[in-house]
Parts: sequence; structure tokens; C-alpha cells
Amino acid sequence: MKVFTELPDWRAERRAERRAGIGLGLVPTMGALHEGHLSLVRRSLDENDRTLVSIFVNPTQFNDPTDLAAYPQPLESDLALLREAGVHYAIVPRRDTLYPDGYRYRVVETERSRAYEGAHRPGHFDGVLTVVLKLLQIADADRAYFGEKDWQQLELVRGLAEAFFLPTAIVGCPTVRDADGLALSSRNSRLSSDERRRAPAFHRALVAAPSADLARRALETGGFDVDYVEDDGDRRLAAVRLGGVRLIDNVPLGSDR
Ligand code: PAJ
Repeated sequence: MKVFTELPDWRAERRAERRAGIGLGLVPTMGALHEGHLSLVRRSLDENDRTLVSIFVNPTQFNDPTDLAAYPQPLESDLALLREAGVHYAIVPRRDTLYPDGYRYRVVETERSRAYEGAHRPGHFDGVLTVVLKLLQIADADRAYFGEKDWQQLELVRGLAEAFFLPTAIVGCPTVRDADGLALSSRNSRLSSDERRRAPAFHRALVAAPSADLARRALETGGFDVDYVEDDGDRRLAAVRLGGVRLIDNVPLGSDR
């Protein structure tokens, strides 16, 4: 696996491969990789000649500086996992490399980014959409892979690709869960053992409750601080806090629930 930190080096590599007709899949991540990330990686390896994984803890999408400071960054073990999976390329850019403009230029979505996660994390999706646009431009990939775990993010990235006529196809991948239903997340490692034991009740309530209101009540009774539980079309979206850790999840509504 080749690891790039400098953009011109990566671009030269990609230019040569594109000329040779070699296809590329991109998996953007913030590192602290787990099976959820690796499911995207495997899908990309299946569907493309080469796979590029980006690892960048994007500061502009963290509205809470404590959350950013606490974000795990086990770079060496991440790279080892990617190597083991058979990934061809990793790109690990520095902050000033991705933001030469100091974030003066940004992508703003004015409607759907303001609900749910956006309502609780002001500016979060501006940061996400801006860095995703940068990564898509840099990667020059045929496909880019995103998890349904971050449902609203996936929808907004699809919208971004459409709005700006981006040539990369956006591919959504199912949420990977632990056996007890808890969606895998880099933040799960911050749960105490007692919190980890209680956490699966989050997913259970979303699946079992007949309405979003009843799900909220069940969660509050279970000791969660609820940021939101909302039904939107055929999806139920939710975020809760358990101790100091914020968890998000979503489930399909209707027959396949
Ligand atoms: P991160 O949280 O590292 O997630 C990277 C990708 O992995 C996202 O597309 C996310 O939806 C997916 N993912 C995370 N947990 C998953 C799970 N349990 N099952 C399936 N997929 C999962 O999301 C981000 O980083 C950032 O916002 C990013 C898109 C990289 C922009 O900075």
C-alpha cells in the first residue's frame, strides 16, 4: 500500500493510472477504523481496480472542540488494517494541505442540512460537504463509498454530487452493527463498560417503538438524553447522549423493519 501525504504525489500517480484506464474507488474516513469502515473498503475493493482510503480528522465538521480533541487517532494501526485488507492507496493529508484557504471557501446547503444532526451541530454539514468536495476532487475516483449509518450525511453527499455535476458515483453501504445491535462507531470506545451494556437499547427502541414519540419516551426511561428522534419518509433518525458520548443511528420504517 502506498501512503501519500502530499497531494501532487497522489495526483501524479492517479493521472498515470487514469490514462491507463484503471478504475478507482474512494473511501473517505476520519480513521479509528472498525468493521463499519472496512465494509466500505471491501465493497470498493470488489467494485474497482484500485481503492484509495483517505484518513483525515476534519476539524471544520466538529462544532464541539472537546469532541475533536478526544477523537481517537491510531494512525499506525489504521494503516496496518488497510494494508491487511488489500487497499492500494491511503492518503493522510495535513490540515493546511486540505485547507490552503483557511476555510474561507465552503459548501453550504441551506435546507436539509439544517434538520436533525444539523440542528444540534451547527455548521457540521458545511464542514462535511466542504471536505467531501475537496476529497472527491483530489481522488478523481469513479465511485465513492459512504455508510448508511450517517444517513443524513449520505443524502447530503448525494445531493452535493448532483448539484455540482460531480463525475464520481456515490455508493451507500448498509450499517454494520455489533451482535447486540449497537451500530459500530469510533465513539463507542469512549463508553464505560456500564454504558456499553446499556447502549444496545438505543437501536432496540428505534426498531420496536410504533412511533418516534414512543421511541423517545422509551429512550428517556432507559437513561438516554435524547437530542432527537424523528420519522422522515421511510426512515427513523435519532441521536442520543449516553454519559458523555453522543450516538447516532437510523432504521428503516415499514415492512423491512
Ligand atoms: P467516519 O465517521 O470516519 O466514517 C467514514 C465512513 O464510514 C462514513 O461514510 C460512515 O458513514 C461510514 N461508517 C461509519 N460507521 C459505520 C457503520 N457502523 N456501518 C457502515 N458504515 C459506517 O463520516 C465521516 O467519517 C466523515 O464525516 C467524512 C465523510 C470522512 C468526512 O470528513
